[in-house]
Amino acid sequence: MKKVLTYGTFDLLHIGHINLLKRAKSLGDYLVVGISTDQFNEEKQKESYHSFENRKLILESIKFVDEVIPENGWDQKIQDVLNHNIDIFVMGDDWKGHFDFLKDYCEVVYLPRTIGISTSKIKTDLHTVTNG
Ligand code: C2G
Repeated sequence: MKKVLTYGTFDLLHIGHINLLKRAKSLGDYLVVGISTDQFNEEKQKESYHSFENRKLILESIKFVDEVIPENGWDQKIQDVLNHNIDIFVMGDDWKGHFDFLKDYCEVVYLPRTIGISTSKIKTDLHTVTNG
């Protein structure tokens, strides 16, 4: 069984997230997703609309996702790859190069981001609509 791993905040789930998860799953048989905790989001200077618990529940409801684990910080990836016997690590290419150190432990794949959509764009667009 080929196991795939990816990480993210996955707030205000949108087609960019779904495209990434779908493509990541297509590279193997089992997809593990590390979802950023609210505390780690603060470290990433990100404020989620949905709580960790709700973002986790939403991810677990997606057919491409087999397992969701908490992402508490930047330096758990090697241990996660080893603990979960990961074969392929996948991230959107906005992260290209950032996780090449994982190449000693598994295959590293950066997939093209979906253009024109992001959680921050959704927030901005909604703010504009609401406030005219
Ligand atoms: N993504 C994408 N296309 C978009 C938006 C996001 O392919 N239009 C991808 C990102 O590249 C990432 C995943 O969807 O691989 C999740 O995106 P975020 O929730 O924004 O995750 P991020 O804050 O980048 O966290 O340790 C890694 C970090 O936790 C990544």
